[in-house]
Amino acid sequence: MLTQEDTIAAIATSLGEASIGVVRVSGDGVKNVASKAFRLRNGAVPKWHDTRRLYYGQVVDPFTGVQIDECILLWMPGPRSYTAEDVVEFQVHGGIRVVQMVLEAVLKAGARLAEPGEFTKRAFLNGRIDLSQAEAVMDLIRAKTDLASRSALSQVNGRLSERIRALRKTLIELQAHVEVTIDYPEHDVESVACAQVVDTGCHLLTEIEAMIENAEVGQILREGVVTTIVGRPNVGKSSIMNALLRRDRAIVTDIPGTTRDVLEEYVNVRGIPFRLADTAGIRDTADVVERIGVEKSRQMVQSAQLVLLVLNRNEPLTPEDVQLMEETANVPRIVVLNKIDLPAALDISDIRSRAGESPVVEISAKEAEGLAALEEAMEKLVMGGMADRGDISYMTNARQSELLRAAREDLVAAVDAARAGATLDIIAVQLQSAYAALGRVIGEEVGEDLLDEIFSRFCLGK
Ligand SMILES: Nc1nc2c(ncn2[C@@H]2O[C@H](COP(=O)(O)OP(=O)(O)OP(=O)(O)O)[C@@H](O)[C@H]2O)c(=O)[nH]1
Ligand SMILES: [Mg+2]
Repeated sequence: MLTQEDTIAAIATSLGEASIGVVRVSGDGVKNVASKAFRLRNGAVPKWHDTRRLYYGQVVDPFTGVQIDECILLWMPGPRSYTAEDVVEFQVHGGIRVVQMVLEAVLKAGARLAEPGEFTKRAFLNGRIDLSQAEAVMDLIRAKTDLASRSALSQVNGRLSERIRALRKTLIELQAHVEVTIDYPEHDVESVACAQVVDTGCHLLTEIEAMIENAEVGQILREGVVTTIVGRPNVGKSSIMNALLRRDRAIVTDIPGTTRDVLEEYVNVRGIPFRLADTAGIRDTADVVERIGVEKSRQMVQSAQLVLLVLNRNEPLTPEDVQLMEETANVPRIVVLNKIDLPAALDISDIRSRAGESPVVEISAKEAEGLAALEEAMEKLVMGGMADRGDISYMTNARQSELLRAAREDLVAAVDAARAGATLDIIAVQLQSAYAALGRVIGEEVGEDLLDEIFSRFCLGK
């Protein structure tokens, strides 16, 4: 049984050779643990002042007293620390073995190994941050672009929490108004209250709606836009992947059927992460391995959020090209005419009319020409499909948007009831339910199971 009274420890930096490594320890017993595993240069134990300090000394084995490494010890007494508990961080040489030995010394001195996310969980349980801020910490660590990390950071700083709290404040005032009116059942007072519920309710719904739509932005910033590059063999799909990545990741040859398996890489296009998949060129083939690759390519098209359909502008349109145009017609798509450094054999106006709504861009992957136009089209297609594209100061996740939807449902019911002139106690119950759903976004009244699930997705030492 894990308890919050335990003093927990973990390696906070990633395992690998680095200039420093950090072992973090948190809990009531931190002074005790550190007094056994750390010595100042003169052999004494630090005085543990009640303000933050930095000590230089040695990590020692608590049983034998043998030195393990030199160390800078950061002392952060609670509540002014990450977890709001007493915290020390051992900064030592970043060798894989050294850092592990320091952790072992700390465990020997009485700490227990932290669970993934347990430091952040404590920060939440101790009320230093709310649940939406805690979730954003991991988003920040995993962010793949500047835009994603800025968005996660402002959520760590409480942007989503502020919005939720403001909604809850309005909601509780409305509810108080309704509840007072229940006690004075004169008809006109009641209808004034109903009008207020409709008015304020609609205003709240607009806000909540915007936050639900933000979940799409959140998902994209968090996971990246799932993008598949498709086309016939040899049209230059792998070359386009390499051009967007600005490095030679995929094998490029003039032999049709070079790419046989799906190759995935993240690429940062104007701040938006795209999860690019280069696929095997689609054609009928007798080669067993290639056929499996072609099958995979078709599946990737089905699961893509964006398709880059590549045609070779240097060759006339083939029946396969036409078929691919039709197969991808219902997916958000950009038609990419590649090899514009060679003479044109395709009629662009014909392609445009076949492409329908899809943008058509002309590039040369080989000469890195037209890449900016392709990137602009990619950004536009993703951002243009988002309602609230201006606000990336938070990113709603699936858990949060589910709760927002529940709150929306309650509010719609309350507004409908108020319009229909229903009795106020029914309306009060619906408002209460919306209030509770919004509370769970920031972690009020959420169960232990859910917390465990959320924090188990964190990395060790965070
Ligand atoms: N001239 C010219 N050649 C290109 C261009 N892009 C790609 N190529 C050439 O076209 C050939 C095929 O390129 P790849 O990128 O391997 O094509 P692919 O679509 O991935 O082919 P498969 O993996 O076989 O399906 C190579 O010889 C490339 O150098 C371009 O913009 N201009
Ligand atoms: Mg290829």
